[in-house]
Amino acid sequence: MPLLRKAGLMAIAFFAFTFAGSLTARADLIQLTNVQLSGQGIGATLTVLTLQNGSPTTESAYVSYVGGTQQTVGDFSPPPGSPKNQTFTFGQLGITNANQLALVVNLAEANNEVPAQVTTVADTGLAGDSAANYANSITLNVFSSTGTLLQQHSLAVGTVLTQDQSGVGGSGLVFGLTAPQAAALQALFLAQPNIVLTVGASFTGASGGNDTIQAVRIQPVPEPMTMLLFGTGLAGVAAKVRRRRKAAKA
Ligand SMILES: [Ca+2]
Ligand SMILES: [Ca+2]
Repeated sequence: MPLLRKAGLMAIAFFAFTFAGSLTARADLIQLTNVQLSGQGIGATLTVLTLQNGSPTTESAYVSYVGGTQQTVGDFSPPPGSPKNQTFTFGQLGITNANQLALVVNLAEANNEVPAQVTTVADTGLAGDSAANYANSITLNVFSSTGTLLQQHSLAVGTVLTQDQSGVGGSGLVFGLTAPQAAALQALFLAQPNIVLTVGASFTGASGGNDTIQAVRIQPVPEPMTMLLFGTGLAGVAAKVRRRRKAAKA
């Protein structure tokens, strides 16, 4: 292989890797687009947060398990418990690995806003969470059984959420953990099987009806990083095959 070409391929591989790395590093929660929510792709579901817009178009709320007591803070739609705002466990969802956990967001906006849309914002400084920001963008909060915060996994602030009625069975936007974050949560789960999870979220551009977030069990899906590396690998193999064919002809 000519040195220049080799250097070019290496540069492409480097940039592909770096770009993918920066994408996954940007947030712990990422949107999954290849999940089929209808049929067998999805298991148990629990509504874990129900937001209602506050003043005037921002809504921000979280479910707390600080000190081992469940409560809901902020712009939530009552009641502060099942079935609208609640803590949850892997056991309730039938989850045995953190890579099976996903959050499904469903937006309801006024005057038939089509498509319904909000933008995630930083935690608005809700009571009781000044140190932890339980409601940053969309945040998965992981507590010990006695109510000590152990982990947080968040979607990037500034993410525009556009309800996609046709994309995933008409059932909302699906978010899962990146592979490293799922591994971190799984390690914690294995060490402490009684962890309790909660969700907080802060949206702007919100109006109308309640916006809900459900915790669900899904089949784990390959994340973009894996797919990109897989694709890069395939391209490399194809190039090698072409070169061999060329060499055979000559
Ligand atoms: Ca709404
Ligand atoms: Ca809106």
